Amino acid sequence: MKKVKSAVFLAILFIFSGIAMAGEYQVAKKVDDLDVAISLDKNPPVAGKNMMTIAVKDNAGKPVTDVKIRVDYGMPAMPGMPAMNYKSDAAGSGTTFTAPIDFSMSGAWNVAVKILRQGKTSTVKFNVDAR
Ligand SMILES: [Cu+2]
Repeated sequence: MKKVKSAVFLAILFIFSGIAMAGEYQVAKKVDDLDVAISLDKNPPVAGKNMMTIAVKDNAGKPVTDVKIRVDYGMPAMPGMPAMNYKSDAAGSGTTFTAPIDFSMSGAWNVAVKILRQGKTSTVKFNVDAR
């Protein structure tokens, strides 16, 4: 009886960890006076097309909508490959912005989400390992 119970428990554990892995790749950061939530639709992010979604809130949790967002992403030079740098302007208005991100190869990418608001730029930086 104990063996059956632990087998069921393990099966449930596998199901839940599978769901967790299939979720979005998420980054949440505070920068200046903004709360920025970023997600990529692929987890892990992949070489090729990924869709980034960006939401910006103020300290009070209120959506900040008067922003322009640009995503810079790149990979430093490596043996046999010059440095690569790309830009993607986020589309949308209101509470959610989306930007297509095309990682041209697998490996470590530097990502900078630049949020322009009232003449000031706030930048969220993070790294992504594209598979
Ligand atoms: Cu490379």
